[in-house]
This record gives sequence, C-alpha cells and structure tokens, in this order.
Amino acid sequence: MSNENPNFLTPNSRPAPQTLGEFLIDNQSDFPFASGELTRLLNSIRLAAKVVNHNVNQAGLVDITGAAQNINVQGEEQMKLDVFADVTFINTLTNREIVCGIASEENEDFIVVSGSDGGHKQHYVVLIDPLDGSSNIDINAPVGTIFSIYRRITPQGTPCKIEDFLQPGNMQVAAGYVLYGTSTIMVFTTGNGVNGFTLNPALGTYYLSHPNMRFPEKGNIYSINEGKYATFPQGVKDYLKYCQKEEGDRPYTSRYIGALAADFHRSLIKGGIFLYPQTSKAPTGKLRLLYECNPIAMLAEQAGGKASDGEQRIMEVKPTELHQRVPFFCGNAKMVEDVEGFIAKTKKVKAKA
Ligand code: P6P
Repeated sequence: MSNENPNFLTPNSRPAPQTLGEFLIDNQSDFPFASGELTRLLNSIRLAAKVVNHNVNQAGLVDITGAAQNINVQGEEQMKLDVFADVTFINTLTNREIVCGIASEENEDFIVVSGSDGGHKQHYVVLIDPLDGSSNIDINAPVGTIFSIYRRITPQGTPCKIEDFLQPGNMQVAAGYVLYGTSTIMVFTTGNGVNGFTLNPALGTYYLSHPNMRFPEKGNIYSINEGKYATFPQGVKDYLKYCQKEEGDRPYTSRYIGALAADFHRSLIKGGIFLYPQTSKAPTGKLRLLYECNPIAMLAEQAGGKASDGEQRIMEVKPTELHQRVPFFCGNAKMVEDVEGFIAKTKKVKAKA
C-alpha cells in the first residue's frame, strides 16, 4: 500500500502530495500581478470543475445525458451536460467577483460581469469551453473543460469590451483544462511550467500528481479524424502517409478520442501530435482559436512542444471574432515541424505550377 496515497496516511508516512490549494499559495508570487485575484480565479475553476465532475460521473444514472433539444451558437446540438457545465462555470465565476467578463463556447456573446458594487473592478477575463467533446458523454468516454485567462486591456472600472477577449494567445496569463476521464485531473500553467492535479473524489481534494509536465523527447502517436481524409489538404495527406510508412521509427500509432483535452493529454504524457486541419468542408478548420487552441497551445509550449495553424505559431494569430476557427497542429515540437514541412512543400509545388 503506497504511502503516496493520501487516503492511507499514517503518522509516520511521508506527507501527502501537495494539494492544489497549497500549490497556488506557495507559487502565488510567480503569478503575474500577484494580487491574489488570479489565485482566487483558479480556485473558482477548481470548485466548478468538482461540481461538473460530480454530474459527469453520474451521467448514466440521472437525467442529464442526451441532447438538450437546443442548437448552440456553433450550430452544434447541445447536450444537457453542456448546458449544466456552462451555467456552473458562469455562476461560479460571476458570484465570486473575480472576473470582469466571461466568453463561453455555449454563448454567442461575451458576458459582462460588473461585480456587487457595479464597479467592474476585476482585472481578468476568462474564455471557456465548459464541456469539450460532450458527444462522448453518452458513450462514457472522456470529456474536458478548457479555459484561457487574460488580463483586461480596457480601463478597470468600465464594462469589459470585445477587445479584452480578442487578444493573441501569447498574452494569456494562465490556461488549462480539466479532463474528466478514468480520473479527473486539472492541468494548468501560469507561464512557469505545466502541473497536473488529480482529484481524490473521496476527499474532494486535488493533489499534485504530475509535477512539471513535459513532452517526452520523441513522439510516435498521431491523432486525427481520418474519416475526413479525403477532405484534408494535400500536405496533411502526405504527412499521414509519412506516419504510416515502414521506415525508421515508423509506422506510428494512431489514436483518436474525439475530445481535444483527452487527445492532447495523451500526447503530453506519451508523446505525439494532434491534428485538426482545415478541410474542403471547413476551410478554416473546426477548433475554436480562443477557448480551445490558444489555451492548449500555451500548455504545449510551456511543456516544450509546439502549436501551429500549419504555417504560423497559433499564439501569434490575431483574433478577429470570438468564435473564430483555425486549423490546429499541436504536440511534440519535431512532429509539428514535420507536418509544417509537408504543408510548406505542397504550397511551393502549387506556387510553381
Ligand atoms: P470531430 C469536440 O466536439 C471537438 O471540439 C474537440 O474536442 C475534438 O477534438 C473535435 O471537436 C472532434 O471533432 O469532427 O472529429 O468529431
């Protein structure tokens, strides 16, 4: 029986791993503008994730699976848990006066949070995908919450504006995801590395289980919805054929869970690349820049990896609208560079033609 497991602490056992709360207090000085506000913000995300986790884990038992009979702003069928998660995160963030604005995948426009004194005094805005991959719920497969945090750029004390949200990813002060899988883990960065905290559901406490997460040196797993192969750009098709060729350390293995947080988490732990290219039917890709790609990109770069739209660093894309979509390639730096090379090669061939 491992002394590591906080459930079995004995007086002379080694102390339990650091809790998320202790970590936030111990590292608060690392947080930009360490006023305690970002700490409270991350704590509120932690709390909301526990509420969502409790319901995700009961999805088969209570009437919370299935469709909510509603189409969201993305034109996607909302699941009941999508709505529940959206309301949970928005209420938790709004009631604790820690943000001046919230943008969510499930809401067409951003939400202005004025605070109890109506003073709009808070410094941060949050962009969130409350329940990413929710179509996995009914098949008991992993789903996630993905969040991105910026410092507002409009004057404190005034209602937040769209420009507070349309900041490039390299301006994020924090980013992370909660993965509701075989266990629930919250993985985030404030710009000083990536750390993962696993929830002990019996105690309702997150413990530091994955300190200083880094991509393995090499990766040999590629993750893409190959059902759309015929619609991919030629450079992506060429890269997939490269992955499948018997040569060197290939063929690689293919894995695809259909939830970005889960597919990224596997790449981070085992090494690999996640690809969601543009297609002939979705010419700008499917994934949303602001609350899916940018936060995952910040984590990837903090963990020694890369994130690109196939040509440029994702975190340098200048956002133009809240729900804009981008092609997304993210994972081991070498694997991202490989696919960028295949894309560049086909562009050169086209240019010469
Ligand atoms: P497809 C989930 O809907 C999501 O936004 C991401 O989490 C996931 O990576 C992708 O879409 C899956 O898309 O087209 O393969 O079902």
